[in-house]
Amino acid sequence: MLILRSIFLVCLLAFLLKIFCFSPLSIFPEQIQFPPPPSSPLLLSTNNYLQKVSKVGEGFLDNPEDVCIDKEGMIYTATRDGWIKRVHGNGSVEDWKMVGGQALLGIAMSADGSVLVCDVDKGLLKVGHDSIEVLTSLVNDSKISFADDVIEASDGSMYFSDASSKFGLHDWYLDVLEAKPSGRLLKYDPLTKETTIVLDGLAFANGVALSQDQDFLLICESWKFRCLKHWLKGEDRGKTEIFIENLPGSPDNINLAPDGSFWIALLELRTNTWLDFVHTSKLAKHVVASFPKLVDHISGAKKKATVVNVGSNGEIIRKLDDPDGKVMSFVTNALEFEGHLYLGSLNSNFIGKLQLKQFNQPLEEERKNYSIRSSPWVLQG
Ligand SMILES: [Ca+2]
Ligand SMILES: [Ca+2]
Repeated sequence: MLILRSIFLVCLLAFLLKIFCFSPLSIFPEQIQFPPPPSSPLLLSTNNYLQKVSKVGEGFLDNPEDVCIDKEGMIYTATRDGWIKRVHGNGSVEDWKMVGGQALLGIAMSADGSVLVCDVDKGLLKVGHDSIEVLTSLVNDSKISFADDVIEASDGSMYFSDASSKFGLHDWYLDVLEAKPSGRLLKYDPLTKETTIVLDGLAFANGVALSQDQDFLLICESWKFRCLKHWLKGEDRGKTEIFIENLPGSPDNINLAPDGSFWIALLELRTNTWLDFVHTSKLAKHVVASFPKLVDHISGAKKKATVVNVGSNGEIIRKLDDPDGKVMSFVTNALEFEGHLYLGSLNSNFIGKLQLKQFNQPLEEERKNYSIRSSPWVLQG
């Protein structure tokens, strides 16, 4: 009995030593408690609208995380095999430019017709017909280690996110576990070629979008389930406020819609109570960090897909789901163009294309049943 107990104690000691000595987290990760997920009827109810997508480029697009479209309707996306691919009007997929690596994320059109690309390894790139240029890979002499999404303003400035200054693409979950915000919103000025920090201390800085008048910019903080609004013009210029918080999932990419509202792709990191538990325990954080296979149990990203349409005032207008990931899961991007929504995903080999007209009527009916007051989650009395 004594021998068994000794063996057990030695094993326990070895286990704890492995966790605390070799955990990639700092010794004291933050414990956090989030409010319960929102419970309005719109957000509690699910639908299967995202199961109605048609599949663009199926079989030729390896996890297309982000999508952008030029004025002529040519679709561009960056895939895990290092290509910038484009999809022509007839649906054919062209291997357009080989950038290389496995870490191309957000992309955006530049006014001159080239494509801006966030490369986790190299920084912010500009990809044209004849060239691939690294615009910036440093800020304040330190490496930009997790370029995630980009948008170009009409004055040529490029705003882009650096998701985490501590952890890389394959360790993204460590940023969530450590819970010490280190993401940044950066600005690249093409005239001076300077990169500056606009905001720092962001909780996994992800999608960026400009408002219709370009008077403010939105940036998603994935593991705080919220998006911030940073004023670029007017009397509040330079100020930052919360645009929307307590979202029902982790916001990934965000895009301006033609009517001035925004589409936000939400990753499933909330309804699994494991994450809530893990966030309350430093030991649990070290255990998960030491055994990354556990991450799949606390993340449901590959099990469903959700996108929300949010007005420019921060009110949720509509929500589209694939509740069990039957057709699409891990949707990271939703871009509206000429009456269709184009959906990128880190768990598909196609871009989802959804006609929006078919949903307008039922959604309008649905909206009559509730209204959004000061808080998006308040029910009509
Ligand atoms: Ca984007
Ligand atoms: Ca992203």
